[in-house]
Amino acid sequence: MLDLTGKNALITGIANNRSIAWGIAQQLHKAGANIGISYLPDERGKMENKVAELVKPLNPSLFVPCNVQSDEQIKQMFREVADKWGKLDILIHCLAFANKEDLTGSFSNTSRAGFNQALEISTYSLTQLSGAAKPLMTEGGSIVTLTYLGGVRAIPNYNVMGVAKAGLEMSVRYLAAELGEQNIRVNAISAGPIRTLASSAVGGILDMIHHVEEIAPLKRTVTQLEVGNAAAFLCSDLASGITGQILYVDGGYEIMGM
Ligand code: NAD
Ligand code: 0WE
Repeated sequence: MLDLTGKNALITGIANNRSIAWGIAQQLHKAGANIGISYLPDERGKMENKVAELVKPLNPSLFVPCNVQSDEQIKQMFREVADKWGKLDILIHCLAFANKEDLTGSFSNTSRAGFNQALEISTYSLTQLSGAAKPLMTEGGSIVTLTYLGGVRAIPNYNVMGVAKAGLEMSVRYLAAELGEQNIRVNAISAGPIRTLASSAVGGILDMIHHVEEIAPLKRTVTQLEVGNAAAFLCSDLASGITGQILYVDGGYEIMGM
């Protein structure tokens, strides 16, 4: 049985009720995990209030700000994990960012600053958070991140995010190779396109979703809760032999050639 009772799970990347991280948080909670939430702080505290209200039903025992561009905020977040929980079992990395203008038009126009920012937030953050989590995962652990097919194939307009996801998927393998001896498993879920805050800001996302509904073996896209179920599995002892893998939760789209 899938059982996460007694496990402390820190979940990043919830912005609203459409976030993939929200689907994951709900399923980890359902499986009995003790939940901690981080949110991206803004000046007026709007995000803090919104996310706090949303996650109330999960009774989070930890609720912390974390902008992954700040070493200080990351340090502070894991200090709180150490103080309040003592040990960490599960880390969910569910965030990405690129400039909107870098997600359209010519990839060869990507600026140095845009490229660096996309890879700092979307790729380096996994390594950084994993390094900070490592000393707290004293009884082993499971780290799960979110990726997309655009990191493996050239998908129109995904551009610099594709490069970031390719780096993220390779980071999963290097982290898994290093952390395995501490019984920390590191895996990624490659989700099919889902309407979220991030994806809705992308032109033509609905056409992409309709294309997947036509081609994918299951003839539909996936939901945040289906991704959440796969994450709960990867975080559970049912997946004790699985590390360094990219698990496709995409209705089967990835296998198709025509
Ligand atoms: P979302 O907008 O709900 O989530 C993105 C999150 O990233 C937000 O919570 C935002 O606050 C956070 N974030 C951005 N910059 C940050 C920073 N500097 N520090 C901390 N947090 C920051 O969108 P989503 O679609 O749920 O995206 C979550 C993950 O899923 C991303 O890695 C994305 O690439 C991946 N993914 C999405 C889809 C899709 O179609 N929606 C498909 C496959 C993979
Ligand atoms: O990873 C993602 C979304 C990533 C993302 C989206 C935005 C839009 C708003 C990162 N940064 C930003 N920055 C913004 O300002 N997905 C897998 C969803 C997605 O994004 C695409 C897609 C799909 C699918 C972009 C182009 C083409 C397809």
